[in-house]
Amino acid sequence: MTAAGAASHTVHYGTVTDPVSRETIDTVVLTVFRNPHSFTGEDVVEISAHGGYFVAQRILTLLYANGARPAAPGEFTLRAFLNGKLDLSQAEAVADIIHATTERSHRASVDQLSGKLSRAVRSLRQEILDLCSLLELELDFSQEGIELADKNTVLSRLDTLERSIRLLAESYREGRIIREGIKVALVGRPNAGKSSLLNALLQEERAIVSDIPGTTRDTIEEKIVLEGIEFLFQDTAGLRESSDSIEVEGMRRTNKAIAAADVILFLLDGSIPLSNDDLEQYRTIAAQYAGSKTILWVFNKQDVRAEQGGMEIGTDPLWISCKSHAGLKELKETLVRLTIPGHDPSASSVTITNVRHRDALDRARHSILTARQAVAEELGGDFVAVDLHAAVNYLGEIIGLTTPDDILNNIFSNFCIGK
Ligand SMILES: Nc1nc2c(ncn2[C@@H]2O[C@H](COP(=O)(O)OP(=O)(O)OP(=O)(O)O)[C@@H](O)[C@H]2O)c(=O)[nH]1
Ligand SMILES: [Mg+2]
Repeated sequence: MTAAGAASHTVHYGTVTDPVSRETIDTVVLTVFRNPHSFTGEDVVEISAHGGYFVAQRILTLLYANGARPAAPGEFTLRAFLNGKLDLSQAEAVADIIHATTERSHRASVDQLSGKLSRAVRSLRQEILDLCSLLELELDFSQEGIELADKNTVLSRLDTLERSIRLLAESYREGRIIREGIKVALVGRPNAGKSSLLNALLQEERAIVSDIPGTTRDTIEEKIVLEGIEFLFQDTAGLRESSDSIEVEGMRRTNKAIAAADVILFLLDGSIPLSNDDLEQYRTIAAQYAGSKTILWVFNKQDVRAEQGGMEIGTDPLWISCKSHAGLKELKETLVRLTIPGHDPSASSVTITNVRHRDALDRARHSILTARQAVAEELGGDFVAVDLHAAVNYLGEIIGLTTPDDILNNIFSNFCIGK
């Protein structure tokens, strides 16, 4: 069959036939897109076969024999980018949509694909360019002593720009959570019930639970989604003195999980009075991470609760029971309250989820600050212009106007094949 000469957006039914043996390989449907009205902006024909590995391979082999070649990872999106159908941040959003695992990460990538971030970046870029033109115009007239831009006005425009760029860069703190989720390390002494808590949260018997202290040797990671955000719970080996080499390795992994976590859920066995060891462990972790991570202190085994008098545990600790599931709802609510960004995800503000964008914004912001200093010190318009042009270029990297080739290649090579 042939679709040569077919109009754009038309669908054609036919058969794929081996030209040598004249054997029918499959009945298929061809969809024709004419440039520029396709995803890549080029002429595109899509072949829909019945599926199955064998048939697809036969059709592909035939196409390769006739001059086609398989697409490289991300090649379709790269072509769409090169042909101006998408800018770079939108192209990156295509990969994010495919990898989205929660409602919020999906929404953030759809927003980015729709050009929400691009528009914000373009408008910041334009404001800097406008300021540049003004300063450059002034340079031209400087001999004649004409002042077009009053120093304070320029400073205040730079301050506004700096603030907008900073706010956008800061949204990454939230964006990273949306994209990557929140890592929660379940930590505590052997037998506290860490594995039981993982199982209770998952509602399945994922980790081995036993009354033998030191049951968990390796870290186990499982996800649950709360309020549209992924929480990655890591069950770890209980912390204690041990001479067993496997257990020691397990504890090394526990410490690694603690270092990588956003939240340390310190679980205590509430069926026995809190020991000095528990306090010691808690203090060690708190001393190291109190500023950088959320630390939650939770008592387990409420069903067989022992009196916990005379200890320094600060605010009301949470009590749960992995056996009766008491307190689990409150525990989840606490996790959500402490970690999920408060603001309404449907709000119109832009959230960046990509570390590359955050870095470019940081660089742009520093250039604006340097420019501001040059203005404040009256160093002269050309100094200011250099920094402002640098800021324009850094912002351009986000949308692909000034992105170095190696970075472009890296972005697209991380795409899936066929996208
Ligand atoms: N009564 C009661 N027993 C519990 C509760 N949670 C856990 N247990 C018991 O406590 C024991 C230890 O539980 P695990 O979940 O294996 O404890 P762990 O903290 O993972 O221990 P390690 O892997 O050895 O570090 C098991 O016998 C559980 O059945 C609870 O809420 N109530
Ligand atoms: Mg365990």
